[in-house]
Amino acid sequence: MDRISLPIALTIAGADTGGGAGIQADLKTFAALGVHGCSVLTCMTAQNPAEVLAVMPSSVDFLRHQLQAVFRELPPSAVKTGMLYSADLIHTVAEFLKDKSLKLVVDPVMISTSGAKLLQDDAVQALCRELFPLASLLTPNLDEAVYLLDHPIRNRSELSDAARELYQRFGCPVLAKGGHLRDSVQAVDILWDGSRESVFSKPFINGVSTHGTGCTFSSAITAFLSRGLSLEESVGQAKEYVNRVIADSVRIGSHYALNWFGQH
Ligand code: PXL
Repeated sequence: MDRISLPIALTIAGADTGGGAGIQADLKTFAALGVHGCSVLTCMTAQNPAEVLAVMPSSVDFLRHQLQAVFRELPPSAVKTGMLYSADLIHTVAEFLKDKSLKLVVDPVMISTSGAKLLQDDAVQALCRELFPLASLLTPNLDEAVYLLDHPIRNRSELSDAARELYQRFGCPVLAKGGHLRDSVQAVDILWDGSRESVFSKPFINGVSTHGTGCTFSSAITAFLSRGLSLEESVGQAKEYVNRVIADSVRIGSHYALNWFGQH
């Protein structure tokens, strides 16, 4: 029987009990954008939109088994990494992915929107040295870019410089996300691919929760890459998608959630 064939995308990230960020946001994004989502869990987190109560990392051995399970039968055309938590887990992921032919989006997740630490201090070096060089795209938000470069980024022109600097330092294309810049009513993101700058801009949406926005953006880029779009097209389409899911966000109890499927 003839069946349509879906691209396969993989997220390697942490789980969020509240369903707003992490693996849960990634899988909903993959489903909404028409790709089959596989998931490899680096950590379980006990959290809600307001706080992270506890983090329980996967063992290195179990992480490797999860990766093997996916790649043996369901080789993905694009992969994203989110919360990786420790140097050991990063090392395992980098070793596993280094000889694979696929698109890799690295979201250098460090701190949750609610302020909890999602990456241990001594893991930053492993992330920079082992994983960034494998990336087809690095997607730091403002705080992450400032931390990685160790200098302030105050406006759009400095954001553009930051994307180039990160490219030079780590050798991978960079999408520097300026959503938290104070000098603009637009949410501006700047892509530097080593030879060309592309600017993506959308009006900033006030007054709704942004928990899970970063996860959703990087998984949307991954979904479009797995569907065969170019890097620039993937970022452009993902930006449109993220803007829409924030604009259409819904109430859940006393919180908000992104509206991944555009319902209601
Ligand atoms: O948005 C970063 C992020 C990534 N992964 C997990 C998270 C969060 C933010 O809360 O919980 C599991």
